[in-house]
Amino acid sequence: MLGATAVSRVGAASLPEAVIQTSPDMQPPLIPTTGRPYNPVVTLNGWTLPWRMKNGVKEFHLVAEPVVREIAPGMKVNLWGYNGQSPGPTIEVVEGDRIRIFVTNKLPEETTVHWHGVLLPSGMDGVSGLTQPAIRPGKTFVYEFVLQRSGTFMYHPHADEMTQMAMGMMGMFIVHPKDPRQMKVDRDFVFLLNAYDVDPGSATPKVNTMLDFNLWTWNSRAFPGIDPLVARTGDRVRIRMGNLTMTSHPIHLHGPHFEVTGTDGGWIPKTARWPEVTTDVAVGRMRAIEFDALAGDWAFHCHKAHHTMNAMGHDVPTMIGVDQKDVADKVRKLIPDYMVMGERGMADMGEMEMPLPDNTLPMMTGQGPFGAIGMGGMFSVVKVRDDVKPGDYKDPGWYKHPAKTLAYEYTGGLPNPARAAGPTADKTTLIVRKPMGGHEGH
Ligand SMILES: [Cu+2]
Repeated sequence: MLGATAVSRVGAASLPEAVIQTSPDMQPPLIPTTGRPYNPVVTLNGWTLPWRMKNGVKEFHLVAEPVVREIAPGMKVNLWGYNGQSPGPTIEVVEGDRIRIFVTNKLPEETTVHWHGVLLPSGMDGVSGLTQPAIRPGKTFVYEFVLQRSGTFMYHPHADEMTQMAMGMMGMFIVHPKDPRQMKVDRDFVFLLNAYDVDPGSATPKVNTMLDFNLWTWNSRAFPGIDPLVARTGDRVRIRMGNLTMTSHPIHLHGPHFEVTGTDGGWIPKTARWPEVTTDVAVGRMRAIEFDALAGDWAFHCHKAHHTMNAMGHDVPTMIGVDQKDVADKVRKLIPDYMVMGERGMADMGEMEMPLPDNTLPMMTGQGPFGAIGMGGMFSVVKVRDDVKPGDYKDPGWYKHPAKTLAYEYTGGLPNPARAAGPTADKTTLIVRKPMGGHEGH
């Protein structure tokens, strides 16, 4: 006990370098050159925090600070984060490692870091007031513990959480198995589900929003700013996700079936897994999924349709089937640029060249090989090709479909379908059938 304390004090005598990264591009996996060997993850639009070894202890330096994050080309937002970015860098460690994390607070208010899901002594849990005094602006605290169980975890503040998470303070914390052959995959992706409420034309999130966020992001990026997940045909692929938004996200993968292999508490035994195409990642949870990659461009997205949209108002009436021509002609006499919206659905929004306020993303955006993709927000593409080299994560462009494997247009005759006889409604008559026999028995 005495020995461990002495080591801590020596370690705290000098700070490890605080590495800063400001590019929103995916950085290559950080291959460990010191400490135990492991198979590194890649962070979508992110990076892994380097460390130094000091007397057998892995030392990291996190700096909590205001940052500017590009959400997608055309929109930058003022956030709070760590080491130049929101989310903060991924921290990768190995079961059995003793780690020491220095946290310097360069925010205008106090903070702490909670290591979400990590088994550790209560006093290292980072809850302001409960397990430690808050870290005042300008101060540095040290967290030190030994990793006991491998899995997918997160970190975030436990001081003024509502503000600090609404501003983007969070990161992923990966504990690799001690034996690098355990749970080994060919590609291991990781990202956070997060959300912001940024009024069109502004650049700082509204921190009091409870549920009605308008920017649904992965690692503080919205499609088409989210990296594709690139793999080689037949690769075993893992995707790890953590949810620090205020709602759940049913994450859906097209193409191959996957299994959920990791939860908040570590790995699921093989015999307890089942095939899925969608897994709901609830608030405060982590999930790891695994699949064998099949060639193609596979959409990968949250299945709450509003979460694959960017900035939009939700107080808009449904206009499908409403003929707005007369009223539009009248309004145009007063407002020459007035546009009719939503009469045939909202897909036109994907192609509409509508002037937007500065620093605002279009509601649906992104061009595919066949036209507008019609999604923004929590959407990316799993791109699997036969000729991707190990360690290559570069976007390979769009998939070239083999002959006879692509949907095509039918150009023959189109006779009217025979319809069964029954009541019909025209534009002016609403037929209402009232229930018979009253409500006895209810
Ligand atoms: Cu969602």
